[in-house]
Amino acid sequence: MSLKGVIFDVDGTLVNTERDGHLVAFNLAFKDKCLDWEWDDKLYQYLLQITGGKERIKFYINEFHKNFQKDNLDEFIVELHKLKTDYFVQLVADGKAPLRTGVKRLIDEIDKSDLQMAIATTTTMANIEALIIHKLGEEYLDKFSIIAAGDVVANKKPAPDIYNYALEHMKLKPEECIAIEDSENGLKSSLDAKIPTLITINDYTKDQDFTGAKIVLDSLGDENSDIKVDVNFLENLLN
Ligand code: XBP
Ligand code: MG
Repeated sequence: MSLKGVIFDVDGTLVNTERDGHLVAFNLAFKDKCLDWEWDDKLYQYLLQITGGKERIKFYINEFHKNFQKDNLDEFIVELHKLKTDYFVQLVADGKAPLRTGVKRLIDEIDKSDLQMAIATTTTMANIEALIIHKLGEEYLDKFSIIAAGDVVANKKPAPDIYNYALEHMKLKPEECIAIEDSENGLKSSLDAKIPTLITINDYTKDQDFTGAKIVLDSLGDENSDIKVDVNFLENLLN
């Protein structure tokens, strides 16, 4: 089967956004709302089992603040999450959270090839736009066949919905694509959509279970790395 498309996850894959962006933004939003909640690195790693910022806040309240009272909790969470998104976008605009090794190189190489490129992520569209504009350049927004994000599907990762949605728009079969992910939840999502998957781990995900992945790497690599993931490398993974 020949490779026709590459589908990227965003958080933890393109950028270490969880540590450098989302965690910081959640805490800033909590402070703004005068909540005495402060998530540290260890707690955040635990909370990452739940994908989606709104879903993560709800899970945190249910686990750690059972008696937290609000007339309309869901509305409160939506408002708090909007604030968190504003902080995230600002952090990215301020230059926080650099691209991971090899990401721009591979995106540029795919762009010059016949392959389609897409994004399948749990995160909010505003976050992706900020990341692409500030880390790659506004012109990169049009290089993706589809940016599938956040609430466009009913079920977030680890459900396969967001990958199926991306495949539908790309008009490609799962076996013609490779997904690039960083987490067990992401891998479950891509594998349930039947897409062969390459994993690049990060500090939050390095001990997770990646059974079923085509390959697990530290990063996409660069000229000085033992493995440099390029289009050829991805094509060979399918064969
Ligand atoms: C990413 C996430 C997201 C971010 C926050 O998972 O779980 O929830 O943490 O994004 P994946 P929002 O990389 O597997 O897509 O706050 O915008 O929801
Ligand atoms: Mg991820």
